Amino acid sequence: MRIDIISVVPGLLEGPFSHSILKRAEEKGLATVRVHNLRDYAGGKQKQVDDYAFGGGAGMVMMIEPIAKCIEALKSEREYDEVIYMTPDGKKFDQQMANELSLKENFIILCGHYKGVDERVRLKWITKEISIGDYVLSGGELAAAVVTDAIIRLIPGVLNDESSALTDSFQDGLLAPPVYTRPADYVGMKVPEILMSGHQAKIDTWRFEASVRRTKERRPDLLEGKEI
Ligand code: 6GU
Repeated sequence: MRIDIISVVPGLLEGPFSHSILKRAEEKGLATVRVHNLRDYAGGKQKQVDDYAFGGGAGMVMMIEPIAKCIEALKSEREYDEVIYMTPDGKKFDQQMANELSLKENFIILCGHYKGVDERVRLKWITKEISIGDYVLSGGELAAAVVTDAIIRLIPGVLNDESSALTDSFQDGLLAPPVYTRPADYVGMKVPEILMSGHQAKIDTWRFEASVRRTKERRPDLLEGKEI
């Protein structure tokens, strides 16, 4: 998988991809993330990437030309499955979307800034618009990092214990059950006996029931219209 991220603040994306799981995915050749500075595609001495909105009002708009140059340069190098625009008015990101995107080969992620991009960018190139939730961030970069992390960890071979992504919260529509490790007794706080019984079928049942209980308590919305 290859992900090309277009940003006016590329520095914001330097950290997340050079650590832990994402770094390992790069090293294993399973995922490549490249961050492109939109300003490198801007014309003139000013390297201008934004301008005043037609019709007036507060806030700047990202110009179409630098984005056009950047996207077309990328597209001349390879085929892309999706050109994603990160924006608070996009479709809300969830595990199902992460699962779907993890099956794609290449995509571009354009990070919105200021008042957003010229509408014609959306009409001409964007195939998917994603928001990570109902709150406003200063730019799409942190949201792009969230989406990229959620996708890359699903690529087979990225996680050491492959089955662990399958038992994540949300992967089966339920929250994950509580987990414990040593010591079995911490100042009188005991680990549930069943987990140390070695009886795998009983443990699986306990975990499933704990998942359902936790989901009912914390996220009843996830169970709506579901038979359990
Ligand atoms: Cl994708 N961008 C911005 N700027 N704010 C957001 C967001 C995206 N998703 C939630 N809030």
